[in-house]
Amino acid sequence: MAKDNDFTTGNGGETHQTATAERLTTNQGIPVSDNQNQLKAGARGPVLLEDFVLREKIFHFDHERIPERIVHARGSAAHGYFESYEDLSDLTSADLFSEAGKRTPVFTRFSTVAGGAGSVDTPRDVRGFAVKFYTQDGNWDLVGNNIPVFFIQDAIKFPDLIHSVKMEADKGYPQAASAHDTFWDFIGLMPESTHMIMWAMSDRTIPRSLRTMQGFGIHTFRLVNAEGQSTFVKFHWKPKQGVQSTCWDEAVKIAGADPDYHRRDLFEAIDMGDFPEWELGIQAFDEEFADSLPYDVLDSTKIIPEELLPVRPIGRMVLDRNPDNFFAETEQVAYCPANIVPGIDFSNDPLLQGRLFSYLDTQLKRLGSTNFHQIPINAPKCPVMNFQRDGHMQMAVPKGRANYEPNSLSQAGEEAGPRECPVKGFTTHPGRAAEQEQGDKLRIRPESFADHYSQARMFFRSLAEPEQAHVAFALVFELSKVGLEHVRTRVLSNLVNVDPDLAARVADGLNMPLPKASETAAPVQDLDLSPALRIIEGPLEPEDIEGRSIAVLVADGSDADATKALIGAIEGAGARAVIVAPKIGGAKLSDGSLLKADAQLAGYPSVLADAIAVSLSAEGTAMLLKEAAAVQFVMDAFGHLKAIGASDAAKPLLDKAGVEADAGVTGLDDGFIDAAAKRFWDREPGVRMLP
Ligand code: HDE
Repeated sequence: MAKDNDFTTGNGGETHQTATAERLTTNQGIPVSDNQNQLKAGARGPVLLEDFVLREKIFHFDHERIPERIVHARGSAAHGYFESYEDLSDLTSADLFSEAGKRTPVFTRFSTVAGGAGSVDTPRDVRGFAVKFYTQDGNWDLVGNNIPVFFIQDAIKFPDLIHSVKMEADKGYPQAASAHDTFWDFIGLMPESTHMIMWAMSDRTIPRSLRTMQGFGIHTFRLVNAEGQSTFVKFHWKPKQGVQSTCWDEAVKIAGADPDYHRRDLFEAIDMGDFPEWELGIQAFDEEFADSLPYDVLDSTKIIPEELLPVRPIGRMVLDRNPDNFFAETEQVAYCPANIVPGIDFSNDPLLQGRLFSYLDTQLKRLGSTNFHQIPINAPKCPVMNFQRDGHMQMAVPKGRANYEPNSLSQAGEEAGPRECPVKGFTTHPGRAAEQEQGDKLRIRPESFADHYSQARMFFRSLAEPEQAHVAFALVFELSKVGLEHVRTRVLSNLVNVDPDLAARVADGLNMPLPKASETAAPVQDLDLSPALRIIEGPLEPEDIEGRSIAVLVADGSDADATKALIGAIEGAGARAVIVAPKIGGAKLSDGSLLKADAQLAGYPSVLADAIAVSLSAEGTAMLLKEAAAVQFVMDAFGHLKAIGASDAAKPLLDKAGVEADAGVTGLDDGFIDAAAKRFWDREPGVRMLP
């Protein structure tokens, strides 16, 4: 039927009559003439079943979602490379560490643990830090977290742990939050989780950016050299950007202002060419060293302090390319700790051993086919040759009839397929002599796993004072959301074993009596402290503003010279000046020029910036005194302990926001750039009641 007016085609865009490369087709390659109207019997008649264009399009759409990950559903990822610093062949035959300067492509995904795929980026939560190395000997997946210990010692407890932290089964809430009854009930009954709880309640779980997090492989692994000699190893990622966290109140407000805050930050940094970088380091040790420790290196609730065994840098990872497609890459990437390459091997850590089964199984459920390794983001970048065949969504088209091994088809001149490689192929390290003895079959935990509190105490006591206060604050916050009083009491009893003063502070914050210490399976020891564990005054505290966002609040009449000089200074220091104005079109400065805004004030609260500068004239200040968003902008920056640089004329706005003079409150040019690199912890007791 002829189309009698423009509106029947509904497509105001371009059409392609001839160019086959650009034409719209069905999945069968059939050119589509009209993508706007269903096939109907008459202009106002019923839709016809024969409309294969419609049916295919809707059918595909209906199946677009796949099951989200049961944990770590919310994630953001990027491509990049790993570059080895040196030849490590004395320790390992792994191809990626074989020479200085050798580059191996990587795909790295960061995630929260508890929330669903659509949850916010800044809850208090552990972060996943998963790296897929596409080595020439196959894929190696180092699937770690931003915390070096874990909640449990044995994989069999994992489903219970995760059930307890996810939204409560009857209510369907809270989403992405550990502050509820079931989580703390499980934790109180699981003393081995205490060390991890100290980390989880510390500032580590409210990171400022994915770029400012450390990463850890957690378990003890093995490196194995060409002679078959093995060395135990723990893996560490240290961000070149430094480690930085937020205040809790700030993290909560970011969740509302920008639920995608971390995803956006990573994407924009890479997009602007500011490539985040981490150094990979190892703690390598032998069996004798392992035996000398007062805890078991197979126990994932323990660390080896850096003061005892320094971290040796062995390479760097640079993330320099955003994914082209979120679903195809970030969603479909399938990490498996069992993906290991010759030169690296597992240890007997019972948590790691359980993971070796779980991830392969979960990928089949999530991606729907045993051929998930053929999806481009999962496919190794070296040849894959074996006799595995068929299955759902098979993409390979093998030739010939050799689909078994051994075969002698080559003797008849036929293609025989690949053969095993005993010398260069992956061989499992036999383990230490004691491990080779077959023991009785037992469901038992070794005595060496019994001390659940000494390292929790060491961690807490190693923190800087403000960080200790934040741990106490977080515990009070979380336990205040727990309705079951006996659960709060049990957690308090466990905390007494960590540090009686901490327990007393938390009990006071809850206004509850301090119970006596819970029974312990092993005596609690006072281990040497490890200042390397601190963020504040720690070895990775950032020293400058490189890579950060500094908000500059302007309005009509702002001083042109001062504002432009400030922007130049911020950018000169390698940071991003985000111009915030009452209107997105910008502000007319004192010299009549228009300064375009990057963000409108209502859409860019100061929680999104690392520091703020308020460059206002007297008139601009008078106007913004009547704008709650402007007052809140300054008040929050002060409350979140950030640097505030302000013009003299902006003083009434600072006064209204309750800003009091301190080292973090400066003019626009006297020391603001230096101040912007810091948080002013001394200010905190004046703005927040800390337990
Ligand atoms: Fe995971 N974990 N996990 N986990 N994990 C998953 O695999 C599991 C554990 C970690 O960005 C799942 O693909 C068990 C420790 C990260 O895609 C699942 C146990 C550590 C990611 C799974 C653990 C992690 C996962 C869900 C107890 C830090 C996200 C979806 C033995 C070293 C990877 C998936 C990504 C994901 C199981 C414990 C880190 C179900 C059974 C310890 C970073 O297979």
